[in-house]
Amino acid sequence: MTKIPARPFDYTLTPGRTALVVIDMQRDFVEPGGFGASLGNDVTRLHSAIAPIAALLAAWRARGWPVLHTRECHRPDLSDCPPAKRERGEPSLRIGDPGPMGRLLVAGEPGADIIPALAPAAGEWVIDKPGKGMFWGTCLPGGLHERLLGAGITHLVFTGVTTEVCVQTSMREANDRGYECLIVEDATASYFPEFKRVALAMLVAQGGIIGCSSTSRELLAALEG
Ligand code: TIU
Repeated sequence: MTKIPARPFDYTLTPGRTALVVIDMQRDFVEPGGFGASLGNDVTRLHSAIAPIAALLAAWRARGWPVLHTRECHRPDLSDCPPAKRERGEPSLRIGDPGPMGRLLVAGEPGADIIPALAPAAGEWVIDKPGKGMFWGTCLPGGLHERLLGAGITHLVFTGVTTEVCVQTSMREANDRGYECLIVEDATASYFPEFKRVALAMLVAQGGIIGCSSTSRELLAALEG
């Protein structure tokens, strides 16, 4: 067991039982011309998370620990995309519309791919999800929770984008299922810096109501120490 300096209390990382979770580091959110940009967002705001996630991936891979990537995307026929999600607002392009990286947020299109800098390695889990949270509607045989339990995973370390949307939703879902959750502050990002700050504060308030938070520097130093 390794103690990671964290807020509001240190996190006890259990080797082999702790999965690194990388939420939605897809071209559709991080690159121009994708879903994130279609909503009017400045995608460069997410780039600060890439190097910290790469460093965490390297640490997990060097130790042979489990890694789980998620992708927010829909079936090509959009049967898993509720009209309430597709039709709301006035985006420049809607989910399923053709864009410069293929059809927006559709599985198998270039935009739905994870960015090359963080590409999954052989054997890592890649979970396609139609919603914000990683436990809902993933159509995994048996379900993600059951697969994690089966693999003996009790601890989840969260990274990815965006902090207050898919990362926060997934961490809340995980907390309700009994996982010990840590979010890595510099390995997550938002289009809205203020929302990132407040989301992190909400997650760790009230004595760690959803989990705790640390930085990649603190986490990697503790692993190497
Ligand atoms: N728009 C936004 O901030 N996020 C999403 O729609 N999905 C994720 O957070 N991945």
